[in-house]
Amino acid sequence: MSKALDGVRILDFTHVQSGPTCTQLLAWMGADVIKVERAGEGDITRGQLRDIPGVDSLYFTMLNHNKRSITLDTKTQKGKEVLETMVKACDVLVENFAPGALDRMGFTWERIQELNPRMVVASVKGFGPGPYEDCKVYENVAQCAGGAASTTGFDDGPPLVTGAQIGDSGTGLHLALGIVAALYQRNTTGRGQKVLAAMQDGVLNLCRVKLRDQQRLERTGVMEEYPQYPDGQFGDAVPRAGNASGGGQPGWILKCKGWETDPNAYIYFIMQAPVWGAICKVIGKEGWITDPEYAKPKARLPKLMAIFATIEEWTKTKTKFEAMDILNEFDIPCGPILSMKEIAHEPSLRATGTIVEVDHPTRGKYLSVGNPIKMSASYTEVTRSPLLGEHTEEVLAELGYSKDQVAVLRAEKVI
Ligand code: CAO
Repeated sequence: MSKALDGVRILDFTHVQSGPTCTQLLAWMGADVIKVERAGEGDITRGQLRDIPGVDSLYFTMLNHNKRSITLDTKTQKGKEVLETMVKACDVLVENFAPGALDRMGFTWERIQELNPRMVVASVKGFGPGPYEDCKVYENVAQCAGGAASTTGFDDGPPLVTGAQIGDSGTGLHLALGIVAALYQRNTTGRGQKVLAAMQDGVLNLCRVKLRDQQRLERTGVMEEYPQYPDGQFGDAVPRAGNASGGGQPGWILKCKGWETDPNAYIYFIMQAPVWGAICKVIGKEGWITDPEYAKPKARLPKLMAIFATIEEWTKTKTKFEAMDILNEFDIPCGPILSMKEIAHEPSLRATGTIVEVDHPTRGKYLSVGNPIKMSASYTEVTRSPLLGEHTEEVLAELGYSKDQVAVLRAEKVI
């Protein structure tokens, strides 16, 4: 079966997490992704958070599937020449160096256009143009600067970062879409373009409901679905909403049977208005169906926490999976709090390829997250990440380098 991005060749100059997630997605969709790394160390994540001495870390392997790896010192003259050859031969260059690093290497946008006017140059940076444009940025900085941390956590606690890597992997996703769109536009213009995804912007895009709430708060001074209503205080900025739902249907996390010893014996419960009657029946509160104090969503808003506490008395008598089964029968939206252990062993995720087992020559078998995007005519087969420089000779031969030329590059430590 063919793949969506067959024929697209990508010069992958990415490292750490944000850039590699982007190019991994493109590789899964069929692009030939050639990762350029420094000889010796390579992508710094190869050696970070190692669980097996001397073996590429899971951090690296899980972000670099389906790629090829070439080592190249792009600060040497000969290394720059190889990079120039690659720029001419590739459709896309993706990078997430600190601001200015590519320019300092001599590969400005103008120079790249001279070498290959069809090339798409895609970058992740921490910030877009503005006061912080020159800053180096990691995941949690982006979460803080993009509005996620100030709006996550509980009212009486400090700002919190989330476990979902919305700054890195989230921005990688944004960049991948920009690249595919630029390639599509190239079909009509014949020219490449620059694509920038700033991590602050990517996080803010994922937090857009909170900017919605900021404006609601400024207009009305209160947000009735927030836990601060009716007894707490609202300030002039969107507060932390605990586990309140970000949408129009109130929700909260409730304890389930076993919560005393299992940190994940909880369920997310949504008090969706159309199934209010069913909720009342399930928890044995039929009287609330017609009681004017409870019957309508507006009447329930001032006592959401008390209602959730009553529902919790019921959920505490069921395991999260028993509660799921019962609630789903009545179309009541809910979701179990799944641990990573439970997710890793979930057969349906294995069956769809969302969790995959990958074999690696030095690590052996490990689990990874496969392609979350399923396409009916572009099947994803997850293959292992490359060893450092595993494809250097192969790629150089494809670029027209003879064995003798490769030997010289190796002797001079360019590759
Ligand atoms: N050969 C020779 N030199 C190379 C090279 C190669 N193959 N690959 C990279 N380099 C050089 C770069 O040219 C740069 O050199 P100069 O600083 O002299 O110009 C140098 O390596 C280091 O690059 P860097 O500054 O990007 O790396 P860092 O570890 O200091 O910073 C990070 C890492 C992530 C903070 C920074 O790259 C960054 O802010 N990137 C943009 C935002 C981003 O993607 N953040 C998410 C990272 S995942 O949490």
